[in-house]
Amino acid sequence: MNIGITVYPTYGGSGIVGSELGKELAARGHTVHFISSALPTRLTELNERVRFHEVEMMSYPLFEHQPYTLALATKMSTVAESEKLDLLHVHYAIPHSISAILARESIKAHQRLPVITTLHGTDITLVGADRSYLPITRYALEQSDGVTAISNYLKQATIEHFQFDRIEVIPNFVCPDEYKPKIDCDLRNALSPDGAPVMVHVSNFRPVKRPVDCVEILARVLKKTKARLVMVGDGSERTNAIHRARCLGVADNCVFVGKQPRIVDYLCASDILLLPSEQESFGLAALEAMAVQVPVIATRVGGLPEVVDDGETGFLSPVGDVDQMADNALRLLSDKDLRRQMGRHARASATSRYSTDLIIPRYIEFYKTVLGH
Ligand code: GMT
Repeated sequence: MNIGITVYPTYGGSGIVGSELGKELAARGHTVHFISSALPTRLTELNERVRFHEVEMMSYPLFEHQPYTLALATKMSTVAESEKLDLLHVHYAIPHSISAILARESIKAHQRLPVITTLHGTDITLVGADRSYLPITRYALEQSDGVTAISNYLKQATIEHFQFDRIEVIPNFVCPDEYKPKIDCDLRNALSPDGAPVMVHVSNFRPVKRPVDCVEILARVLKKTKARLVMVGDGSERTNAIHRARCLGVADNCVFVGKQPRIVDYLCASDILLLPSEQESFGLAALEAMAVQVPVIATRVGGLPEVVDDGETGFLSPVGDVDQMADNALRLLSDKDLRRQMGRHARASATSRYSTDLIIPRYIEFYKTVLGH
């Protein structure tokens, strides 16, 4: 198949999932055309089967705001015609689905171009449910030729917000060969020179990820044992987290390493993952940590209970309950056997339910169903 994929290139899990999906489809013989405002960050290698088409923005004094939705729609339709795309698969409903629907309609006299929308989370729970965006998001869902969501939770949330249930659940995935435990003593020593156990947090540091809670957890853990907190990523809450670490007197026990190209290395160099999110429709970071045998301390929200088995592959707590999350972290940090056992269960759970070999064929089947093959 010739597949057009659109993602947000720089921000968050939906871009990662869309990019990794494209690479996996190409590895299975399909040709994938990424149509986006910039090269997606996870798309490090382009080739005959993985191509990139940049959305060009026209600068015109009359436009106070650049009409990205229209520029994207234009690019989608021209690429669809020139590359004979079989379908467009967009990640995140607003505005990508609307652009794709416009592109489909603009060429429908001479080319069929089904639109598949994958919902990732805040496109439904925040953006879509904001009253001002509700009608256009409902239109995007109803007009898409196929809709997928990344968890049962997100499917239910979409039904509740939009009374729309024509949704296939296809979860996030992880490649077990790429995400496997490995010992990198150099990185671990660099992150924790005194050998203290490492807690890692990976996110885009938006308020919804509550990275400040990680610092609160660290401060509580340090009252009982040595520990190091490694904060991977960047975003608006980074400054608040650094400030809180200083206020709590734990700044010397944590390190903010910013955005990193190889998240897997940081996960492998860590003992537990902290994911104290306010909302998480799946929790890709949890899945990636589990795949490398790192147990997860997370919140019981959204799709996380579908991913993390409380007491088996990690521990779940109410949002903001930093005392309980610190207690759970301490249990794991002070008991190597428990940590290893949970880590082994975590990898088994991640690879038996969410490996690329299981999930990518489900997308391909879904494409075929929508195309009527
Ligand atoms: O909904 C979002 O916040 C956007 C999205 C993103 O692009 O960062 O994140 C979501 O998509 C990921 C990949 O499918 C999921 O693993 C995340 O759980 C989800 N984030 C939230 O729901 C907050």
